[in-house]
Amino acid sequence: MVARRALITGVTGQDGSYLAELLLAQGYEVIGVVRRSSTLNFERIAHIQDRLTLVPADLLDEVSLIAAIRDHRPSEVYNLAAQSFVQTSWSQPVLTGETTALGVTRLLDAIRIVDPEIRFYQASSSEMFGKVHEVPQTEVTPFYPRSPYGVAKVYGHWITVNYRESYGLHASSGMLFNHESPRRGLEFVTRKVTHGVARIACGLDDKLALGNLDSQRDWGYAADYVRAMWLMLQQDVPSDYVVATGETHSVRELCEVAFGAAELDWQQHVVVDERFLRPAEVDLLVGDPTKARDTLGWERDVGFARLVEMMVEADLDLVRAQLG
Ligand code: NAP
Ligand code: G4F
Repeated sequence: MVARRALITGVTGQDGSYLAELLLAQGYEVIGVVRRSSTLNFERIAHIQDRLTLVPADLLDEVSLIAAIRDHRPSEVYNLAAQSFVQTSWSQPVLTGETTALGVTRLLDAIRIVDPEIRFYQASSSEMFGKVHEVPQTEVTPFYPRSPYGVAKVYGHWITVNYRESYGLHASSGMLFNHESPRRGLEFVTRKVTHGVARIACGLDDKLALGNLDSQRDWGYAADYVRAMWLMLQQDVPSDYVVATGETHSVRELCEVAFGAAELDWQQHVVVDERFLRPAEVDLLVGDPTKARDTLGWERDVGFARLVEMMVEADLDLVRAQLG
């Protein structure tokens, strides 16, 4: 049988690494787009690097995207690349818009020009719901983004819908709620907390400075969520889906569970630092994954407490290994 071929932008990121693993396990040939940098950052894909074809391209450069698709002719393209850190989107709003919004158009145009039969996945976000109009959020909840990142994702979402309707592309958008793992970037709150717990447990730090402890998120496990991405592209008809656990927890609860996993009392270590507060906050996110369950047959395996414990365990191993 001829191997199916998929191209992933953002393959060096958290989700890209899990999706690449999943597709390799299904027998796909996987093309990973990597952007040029002065040092290699292949940590998350080092264990599978020899099984991937890595190609240089950038969401800021349409010609490079056309070349990647023309040279490798994938049947599925997953657009996971983005400036994905919400806080940075206030200090770099134009870069965020160029990458996270217009980058989607560049990639869709590259597909339209080279081969409109290619199936396309767009990494949309629950940040689009922002100041939420209803609880829980579904595929028809109106958008009210609260950051330049959220605004850029709304653009990326609608341009995906528009290319589907204008050109008949098999383009789907996954409105994914927060998903985490031991591979999460250190600046996101879950990993910041679990890595902070590990450093405190090992005696390297005593305090962990955080921002808004009241905000609530619907946190799931990244390896579960990439399965939903793949399932979307296996459907006969493209569509948009909320992918979430249906449960929400505050940053304060996250601290309780994470410090508790290392037998520490979070109240003795967590301090609030105004530098981590945001100009506009998304107070509460909780998604309704009914459509993903009923149409895709998707369900999550890992719940909140297990996810946080898994991340604490991984960070304890990491910090202890670094200490030697
Ligand atoms: P991540 O770890 O921050 O990875 C982002 C990826 O994008 C990295 O591989 C990065 O490359 C790449 N990238 C950034 N700018 C680029 C450019 N100009 N050209 C090409 N590649 C570029 O993000 P993630 O958590 O895996 O998330 C994957 C996608 O899902 C993102 O679009 C994110 O916005 C979206 N999303 C994430 C969540 C979540 O909770 N994780 C929820 C909803 C939606 P470098 O390694 O070179 O920096
Ligand atoms: O972990 P966060 O930075 O994730 P955020 O802003 O929800 O965005 C993530 O999820 C989105 C999906 O909803 C993705 F689209 C996006 O790419 C990214 O992956 O912050 C979560 C919450 C916020 O309310 C933030 O204000 O935690 C609060 N928080 C409190 N203290 C903090 C901190 N966040 C960070 N990063 N650092 C803190 O010290």
